[in-house]
Amino acid sequence: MVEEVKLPEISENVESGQVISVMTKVGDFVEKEQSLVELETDKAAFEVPSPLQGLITEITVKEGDTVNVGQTIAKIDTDVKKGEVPSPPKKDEESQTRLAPGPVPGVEEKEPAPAAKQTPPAPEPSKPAEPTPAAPSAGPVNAAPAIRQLARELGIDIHNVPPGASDGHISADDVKNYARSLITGAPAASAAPSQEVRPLPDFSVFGEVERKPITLTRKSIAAQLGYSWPLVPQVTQHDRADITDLEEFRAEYGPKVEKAGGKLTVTSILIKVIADALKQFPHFNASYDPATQELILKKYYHVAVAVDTERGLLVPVIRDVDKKDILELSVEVSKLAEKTRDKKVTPDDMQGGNFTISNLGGIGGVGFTPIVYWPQLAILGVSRAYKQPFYKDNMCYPRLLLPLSLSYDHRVIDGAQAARFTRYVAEALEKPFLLAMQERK
Ligand code: CAO
Repeated sequence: MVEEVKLPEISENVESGQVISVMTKVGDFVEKEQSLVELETDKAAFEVPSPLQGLITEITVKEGDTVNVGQTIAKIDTDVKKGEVPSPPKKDEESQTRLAPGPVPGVEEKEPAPAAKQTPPAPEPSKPAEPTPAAPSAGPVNAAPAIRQLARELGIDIHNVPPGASDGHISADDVKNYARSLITGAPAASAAPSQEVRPLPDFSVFGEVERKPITLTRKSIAAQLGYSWPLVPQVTQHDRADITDLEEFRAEYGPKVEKAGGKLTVTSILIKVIADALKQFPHFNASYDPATQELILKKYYHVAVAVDTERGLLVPVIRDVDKKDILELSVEVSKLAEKTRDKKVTPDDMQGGNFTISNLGGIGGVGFTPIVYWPQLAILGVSRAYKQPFYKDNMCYPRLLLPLSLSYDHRVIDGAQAARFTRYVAEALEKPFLLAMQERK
């Protein structure tokens, strides 16, 4: 009997996803739980497993298609048993065969998706031979979206990467070790082992517990930060800016910005200051390519802003900050934060940032160590401004200080550079008349 496989519920509030790759083809015998297609929603990529065992007779989606929950993605003949798979039909027999004859409407005949390939590509003669990976599998791959992205960027088929963990989970280190093994010719297994994933204790022996699946957004955050943290040796430089005068500037210009539909906040001012600092310190407006050992210096100034939402941390990007004034930026930040919290932000809105600002000052705190948002090289954490006495000529004046915490990739940024960068930002905030002049230009 031929049964339709429909796209199952993905997650709360997610009704559709885009097909990144089709992982099987007509005529394949699939096992239950074997991946059929790889799908991406606005925040995560994952594989859709087959609920049935049998022969694929039709695949009704192709790469790039948007598929809705409940939509048919494939048809499977469950009467066909393993080992009984009919050989591919000859052209003239096609109309009589029980397999879907010829190309499925809307589905291009093409090379099998990478996942279906059984052998790694032949090495180029000039390169060292690709070491045989430890049991590469054409089946499902247990790797987070950011890890798959890393593999794609390095030109590696994720299916060839030997998992370091006993549960088959592929980590960033596994991908990098494998890439290293391709370059050096040494087998991937000889590289530093990934950290073992140990099973959790049974907490229920201590008291009542509840297991709750995390959302796709949370999975994506976990993948991004879990990837960045072990990859980037990071240090945080702490400083503070005297923003007493800046507060007067905010009070003076705030109403003008409100009339324009925005809010003049520390964040919107900082975005402008950061664009200027990135121009002065181009190494902070860059990404590091370890494969070629080059810095990729960017000639555009896109600044990402961490936004706290119900779904968790999202990081939309304000583009071409250097070409916009503080008023425009304030309106844009207000709108983008609202759009992000209203779940209307698109994946495009979150792409292409060169540097991130994470302002937790509206909530509180005296300082924190933000995690560099790979492939960026630095992130500025901002905590709550506080008043401190300042003594001059035996007189005590209250000054408002803003704590700044710059985390940076120590592979390519030295501590002295980071201290200068942070000082530059602090001094820019301390001279609001320069900002005011910019506004009047
Ligand atoms: N110190 C003191 N007060 C601050 C402040 C700071 N560093 N930053 C903001 N505030 C104040 C604002 O002035 C505002 O006060 P009023 O309402 O009295 O004017 C209030 O806090 C709320 O600010 P806001 O959130 O509306 O605006 P913002 O531009 O400062 O921040 C945004 C925008 C999107 C950055 C912020 O709303 C947000 O989501 N922050 C959380 C970011 C986050 O989660 N980071 C963690 C990432 S993990 O590394």
